[in-house]
Amino acid sequence: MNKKLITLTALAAVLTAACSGHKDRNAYDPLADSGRTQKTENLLANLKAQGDSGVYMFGHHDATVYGIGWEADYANDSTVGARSDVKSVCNDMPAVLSFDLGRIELGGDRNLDGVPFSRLRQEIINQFEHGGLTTISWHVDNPLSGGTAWVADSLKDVETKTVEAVLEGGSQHEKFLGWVDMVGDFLNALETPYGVKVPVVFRPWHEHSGSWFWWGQAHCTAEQYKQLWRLTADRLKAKGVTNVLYAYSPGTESDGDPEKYMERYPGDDIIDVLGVDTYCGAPDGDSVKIAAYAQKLDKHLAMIETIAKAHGKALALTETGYEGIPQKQWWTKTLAPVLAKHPVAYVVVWRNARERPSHHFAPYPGHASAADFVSFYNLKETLFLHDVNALYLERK
Ligand code: BMA
Repeated sequence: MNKKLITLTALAAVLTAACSGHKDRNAYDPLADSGRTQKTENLLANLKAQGDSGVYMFGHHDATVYGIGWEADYANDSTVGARSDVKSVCNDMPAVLSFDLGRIELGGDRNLDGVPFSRLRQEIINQFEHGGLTTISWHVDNPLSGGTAWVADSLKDVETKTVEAVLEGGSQHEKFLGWVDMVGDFLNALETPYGVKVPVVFRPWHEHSGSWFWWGQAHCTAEQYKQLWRLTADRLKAKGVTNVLYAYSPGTESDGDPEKYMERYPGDDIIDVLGVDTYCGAPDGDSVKIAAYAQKLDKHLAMIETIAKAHGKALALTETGYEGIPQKQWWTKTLAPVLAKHPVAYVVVWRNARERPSHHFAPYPGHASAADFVSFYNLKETLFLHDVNALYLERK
């Protein structure tokens, strides 16, 4: 190479670096040795430490997109992050938002609960910019039957073969990889205007210890379930996704037996957060059933706490709630006393369905449990959005 060419090549390299913005981006958003962004690793370290320090973040599914009696104006960007039933009750946003990507795999504009994916993206970035966290689930349709994530009795034979069909060598493998790629595109698009990737907790294949989803216990072997996870994580990695932590969230079918809880665990190299999904099943407000929920929750969190410590993972109550919240003081008398006993990083309650008002898990103005929720908000253990500001900073 002659001298002139070398000089030109060097100049081109300098100009490319200066104009592409890559230099700046790396300064804001470097990759850690793990291949994930440093902020994603910081988040994991902070989730673990937060649990240990006796505080936990409160989360609510679909909190900012609709609630009882209202729905955000998706066409108006100024309404992003502006309203939630929780905020209307305690004047603060949940520290954790939870959203679902169900139906993204079909290439449509809206998820299974009618919320535009473009809006979810804005909400997640906005939540990050305010210091909060988002966790994402995926009620993915059945690629083999064409049905929903939920098993239909009429399709039982097909449902039982779905996991096998999406794994390598299966009839739906290629189609399924395309579906995971669409999730990857969404995760990759979670980026601030400054090019910072927004770390999120991704929680696919949840409640697999039950059999109501096509990836559930009765529909695949333990090995197949683990392969499903590995396939998902590997594919997302190959897509360049660097901003996710993965949460494992069975139901309570293990009944507190650690071996059963871990029977389908995909591995320490994949999972970052250990959790459980469990609901207070006392529609009649029966105090005996409410007490049984508290006991069950306590038992499971105690079990998972031990496993999380042994495996170096964060602990979370990945889904819970009491539909309709018939117990006025459920927040401070049932939920908080159990959570106070375990190092949970966060708790997420399910959605306040605007299209089915009885299907709500957080209070709204005028709700019988609203006053108690304010007391819950005021507990020193609970963190809401105003309380979190260092989730993505390196721990010193
Ligand atoms: C379920 C219900 C459904 C909803 C789904 C995904 O628990 O709330 O109505 O479609 O979660 O959000």
